[in-house]
Amino acid sequence: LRPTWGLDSQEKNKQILVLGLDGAGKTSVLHSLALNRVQHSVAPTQGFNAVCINTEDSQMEFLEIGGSEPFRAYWEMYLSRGLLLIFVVDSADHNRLPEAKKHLHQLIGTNPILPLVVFANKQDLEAAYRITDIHEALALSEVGNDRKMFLFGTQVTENGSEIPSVMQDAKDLIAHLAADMQ
Ligand code: G3D
Ligand code: MG
Repeated sequence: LRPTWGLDSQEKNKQILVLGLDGAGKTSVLHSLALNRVQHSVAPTQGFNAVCINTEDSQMEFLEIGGSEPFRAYWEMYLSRGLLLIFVVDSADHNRLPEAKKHLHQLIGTNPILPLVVFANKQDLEAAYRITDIHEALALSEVGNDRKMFLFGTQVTENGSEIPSVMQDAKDLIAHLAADMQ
């Protein structure tokens, strides 16, 4: 289970961590941000998924860590050295929002200044909570006054189509936050 390559690359570059419960859409969001095209994930992530995204003036290294139980032990280890945290939730999975909230607060509790970007994903689904409800369900008002926190409603729908402008905005913001933190 020891992800040695992950540790090696981390010593050189600080990573943007992409976390959240399994099935939230982490891989789909990450691949769509990388391609600027909607790209559904084809299979659940086994362990780790590293993605490099080049923008006009920077290179960003993202690391998704599988959300299933055995991998959650790694979350905190990587968190102490992360650049920023992207937390993805399935906005329509009402039953698991309390679990997502619990993990999010555990994660950010270990690092009081790590900027947080929350993706309230699957906004295309009829049952999806809108961002005000997600804000409430994840108790985002409690994430701390010293922390930068942003919340985006996202969706990864039609494969191959252009990413929604909100995802482009999120990508630009992430690039700025990452540059500020380096
Ligand atoms: P994960 O990396 O967080 O585990 P994935 O999540 O990216 O693997 O996505 C899990 C499932 O949710 C995938 O479906 C994926 O296509 C779907 N999904 C991701 N984002 C969205 C979204 O915004 N809207 C909808 N409707 N579905 C989404 P499968 O069928 O492969 O399990
Ligand atoms: Mg995944």
